[in-house]
Amino acid sequence: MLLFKNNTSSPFPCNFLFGTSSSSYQFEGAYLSDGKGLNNWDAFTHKPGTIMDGSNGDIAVDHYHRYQEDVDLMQIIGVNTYRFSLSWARILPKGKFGKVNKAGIDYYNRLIDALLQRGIEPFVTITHYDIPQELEDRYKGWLGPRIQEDFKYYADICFKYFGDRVKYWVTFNEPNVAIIRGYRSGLWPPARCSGSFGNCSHGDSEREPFIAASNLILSHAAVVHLYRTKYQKKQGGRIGIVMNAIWFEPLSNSKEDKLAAERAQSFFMNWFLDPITLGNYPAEMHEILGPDLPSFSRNDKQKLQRSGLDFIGLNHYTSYYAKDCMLSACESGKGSSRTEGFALNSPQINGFTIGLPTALDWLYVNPEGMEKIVTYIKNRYNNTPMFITENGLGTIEKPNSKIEDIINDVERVEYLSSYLDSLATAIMKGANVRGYFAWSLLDNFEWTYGYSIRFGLHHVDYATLNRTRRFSALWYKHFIAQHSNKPCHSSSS
Ligand code: GBH
Repeated sequence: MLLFKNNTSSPFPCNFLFGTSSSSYQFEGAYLSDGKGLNNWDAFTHKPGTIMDGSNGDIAVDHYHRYQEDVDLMQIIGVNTYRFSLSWARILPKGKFGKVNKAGIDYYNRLIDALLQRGIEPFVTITHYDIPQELEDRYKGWLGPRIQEDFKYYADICFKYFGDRVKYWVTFNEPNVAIIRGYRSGLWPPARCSGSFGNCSHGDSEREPFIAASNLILSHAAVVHLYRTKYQKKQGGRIGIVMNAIWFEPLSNSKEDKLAAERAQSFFMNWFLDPITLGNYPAEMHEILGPDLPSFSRNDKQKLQRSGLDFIGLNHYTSYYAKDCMLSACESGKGSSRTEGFALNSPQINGFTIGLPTALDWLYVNPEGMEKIVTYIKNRYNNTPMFITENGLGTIEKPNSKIEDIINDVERVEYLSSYLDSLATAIMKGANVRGYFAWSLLDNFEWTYGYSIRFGLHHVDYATLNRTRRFSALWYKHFIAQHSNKPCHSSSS
């Protein structure tokens, strides 16, 4: 915490957004309250064996009822923005097949107004993994082209009701992760997979991820176009997408491993960002997948290029090594197959480890990855404005922990401060980053891990739902106070 001692020269530009992030399914609870419909995550978590601790988001942290208290906690930290997502099934319980749920609209209006009253900018994700179950049942969700129309209908309602006050819109949170987990490994809804990827057989891991992704990419483009033509002039907001962004570090200096790291990125993140910004999938994907990669019609390409995006959101937590599996044979593992670009990627390969291990098997601490991923995106996408829309550390609470141990999260403070330090370096070298969001304000429902993994700046006692401030919340408060005082119209830089 001795970082940036000299606070007169904070590297963060004026109007920089400092916030925390959340999502509807992980925070709200109230899964049947006031007319909400069931979504894919409600259906999935209610099936036995899907979530490690057998839990679900029925109650979660009850943000639906406690949002005022939570907004107070934000105000104490001093954030100037809050990223949250809208529950599609709370607004449209049956998608386009049913009516708008007025109580859902009212809830988000109350939340948005509570934020604005305290000077906190709402940063809104339209879809953070959860879609009405009705759409799964009717036409298999993202596998059906019809979802493009449904998503556009839903987004139109969001812009219409909330766009007078919401100036930052995100179409999707981490579509790369949602598609990989839902249609390749089958670990998340709709839990489809086949072959060596998981233990289900009712999907097609070789083809379905690419079909679902194409429908999602076209849905994004349709909604950006809608916003640009019908709302942006009047409402004056900006619209983008959020990707899960892993930094892939070549395992060796060989040309093969460097190309493998590039392919790993193309098959993970550029898979979505290239078509959205440039109108086409990365060349490596075309070469390797051939006809299994759905092609965009000329009309689609035009739509993609004309829509684009105003900013790229990155959820960055970790880095992996990448090793070539195209020219030299590889042990099997994530990335080693054709549909993943023959680029084995993992925090540990051949005894080399990318950083400090944590309670999560997928999260290793490698702060330099922040500067590297931001710089990579800057160079590939023409320095489009970026936001770090998530960054944080998950921990496990030992049974019978004392309150001192629960709140004294030194590990999390070290993680956050080292990643922010690395982000500052990228900014000083010219990256156009406009904001940073810590994941998360509170402990919450961590998907497959249930409540066993905690990411909060505040602890949640799941017996009482009481929130308790951790050391990291206090640290973040001081950090923000030190770095957000730069006036915008001074000519000195
Ligand atoms: C984010 O990604 C989510 O947006 C958020 O909801 C969540 O709570 C937060 O991070 C903390 O986990 O095996 O190819 O999928 C969560 C999902 C799971 C993304 C592990 C990266 C590893 C790469 N993460 N995943 S892959």
